[in-house]
Amino acid sequence: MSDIAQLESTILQDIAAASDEAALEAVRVAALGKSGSVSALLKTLGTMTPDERKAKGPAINGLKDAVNAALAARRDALKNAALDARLNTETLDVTLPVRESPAETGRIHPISQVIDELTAIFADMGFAVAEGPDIETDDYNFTKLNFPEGHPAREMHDTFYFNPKPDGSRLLLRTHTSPVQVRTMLAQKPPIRVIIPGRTYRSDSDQTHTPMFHQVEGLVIDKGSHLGHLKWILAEFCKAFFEVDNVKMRFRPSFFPFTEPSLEVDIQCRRDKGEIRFGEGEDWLEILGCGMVHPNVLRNCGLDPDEYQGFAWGMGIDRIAMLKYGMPDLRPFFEADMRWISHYGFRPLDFPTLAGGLSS
Ligand code: 2NL
Repeated sequence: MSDIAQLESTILQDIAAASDEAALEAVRVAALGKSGSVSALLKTLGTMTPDERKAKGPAINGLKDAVNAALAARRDALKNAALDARLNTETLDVTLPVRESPAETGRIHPISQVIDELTAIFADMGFAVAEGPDIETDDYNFTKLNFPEGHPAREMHDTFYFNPKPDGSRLLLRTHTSPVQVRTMLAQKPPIRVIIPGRTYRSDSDQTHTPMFHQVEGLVIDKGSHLGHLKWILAEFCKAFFEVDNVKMRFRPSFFPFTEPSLEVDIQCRRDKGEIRFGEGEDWLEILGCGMVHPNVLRNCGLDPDEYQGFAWGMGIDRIAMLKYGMPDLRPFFEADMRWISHYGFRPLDFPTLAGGLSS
């Protein structure tokens, strides 16, 4: 075999053996680089006589072309192999469900959802939202609200008390959100229109009672506020909240220490195989208590009952959430079970609005 044929065979073997593009580039430099073996042969052409060049030129140029062609072919082969390897490792299963964006994976608890719904409905009627502490004084939770010392309601509520302070007074976990109304009346002048959603506590625990639960109360104080206004507000609320065009309501006389007169409110419903539908049927369901604010409460909160009057109502948020969304048991509300919250929870970006729909 001639020297040229020998060199070609060696280079082509090296090209075939190059296992990646870096190794192939090293073979190219060794052959066709500045001081490569093929370049050295090409340089000898310049020093040859015309006859020598005629005799050896085609073989040397043929070597260069053969090496270039083999390099190009090997480069393509390596590129294809690298792509095949990537395609084999980076597999994509197009049958998998689309993953939710991080902003969509959380769920809004039904209590938070219902508080957002209530807030949207009452904000539309001009109500502000007021908040206050969960730990209250006996004075704000009972005394100012016309529950005198020793009043049976103080025991009836089964209050969680803290240990007495040196002066004998005891802090407690509020048993209703009413102390926030007291704080509102003491802090701002009428007209007052507020709702107070929040946590409340009573020592009570069974299928339908948890020691911590949620209430929303409403308070309106002005010079001429009367039960007619209250009935309209409650009817508007019930229609908007239960998302029905009409709902019959029934007002029954009742008793609360902080209102006089006091009423309990039932709404029309139909019970159908364990399901409840509102705004139709012949059945009644109690949903809230209300009344005209007792003159003693107004006085205790710095308002003159001869100048101002108002009404208030209170209802259980947990209960109306269960009714609206068909949840049979209260206890899982507060057990932080991911399966329950994924089933009953609400999508975070579907914020309830009156225009956009409360729960759709
Ligand atoms: C119920 C009944 C009610 C109120 C709450 C209230 C607050 C003040 C003055 C007068 Cl500061 N009243 N709140 C009035 C009537 C009923 O709640 O059954 N709640 C679950």
